[in-house]
Amino acid sequence: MMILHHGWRSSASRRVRLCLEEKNLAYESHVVDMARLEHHSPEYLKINPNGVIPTLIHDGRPLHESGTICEYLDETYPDPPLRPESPYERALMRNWIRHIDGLIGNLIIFNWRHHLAKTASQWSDEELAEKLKNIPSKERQEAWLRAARKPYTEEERDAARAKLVQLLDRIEDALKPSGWLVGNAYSIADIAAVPFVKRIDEEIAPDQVTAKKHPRVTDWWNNIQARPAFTRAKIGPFLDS
Ligand SMILES: N[C@@H](CCC(=O)N[C@@H](CS)C(=O)NCC(=O)O)C(=O)O
Repeated sequence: MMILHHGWRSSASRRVRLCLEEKNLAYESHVVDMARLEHHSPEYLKINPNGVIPTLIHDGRPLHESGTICEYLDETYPDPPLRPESPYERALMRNWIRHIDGLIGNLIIFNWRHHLAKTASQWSDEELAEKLKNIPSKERQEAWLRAARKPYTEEERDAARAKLVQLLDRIEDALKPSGWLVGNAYSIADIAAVPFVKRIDEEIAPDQVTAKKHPRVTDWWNNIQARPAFTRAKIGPFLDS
């Protein structure tokens, strides 16, 4: 039995759900309430030392890092395959995951503002200091501090948006040969990009996911949204309507 500790709107969790659904794997869903900082609790830190979601528990053993989890699932349940055959293309796939992971800070700028800043801004200085103490990484401590006290500026959001549009440019170029990021088929590289493109298309720079600006990305995105696994993975809107 598999248990997935995740969040419906979390990009990294979405990757793992996409992978599980492509493979038709059943799992028990444990939603982590980030507004209540459940992911920084001592119990959760035992299964994910980075204090982030998702975490997959398989046969009683925890695994963190969404890209690693997707590769693990593909190795454990190879059918249908979500990795290219050749070692070179697998290496390219991992580089995509790494590159996209490196852009997460640009999504966070939009996440905190919309999602958790309201809660965080109500904490007293003492409460805030207490909460920051439980966060394992400096980078995430800073993100929570920003959410609570120093909202991101227009300039910072513009810079983050520009970085995410550069990601679309890079994807556009990579899609030229086959319509997929690596090799000839949908793979974990595409899955890694999906939650980012979802956010860009929905709210961050919707004018960029268009036939005029990024035609190959737009086709790729339409093809992915038409996959039954995409619907089952429940990649819904990030923002409250
Ligand atoms: N590289 C990690 C990133 C995980 C991550 O940043 N998760 C976010 C949600 S998408 C999170 O837990 N944020 C909570 C926080 O930073 O406090 C992965 O891919 O699993």
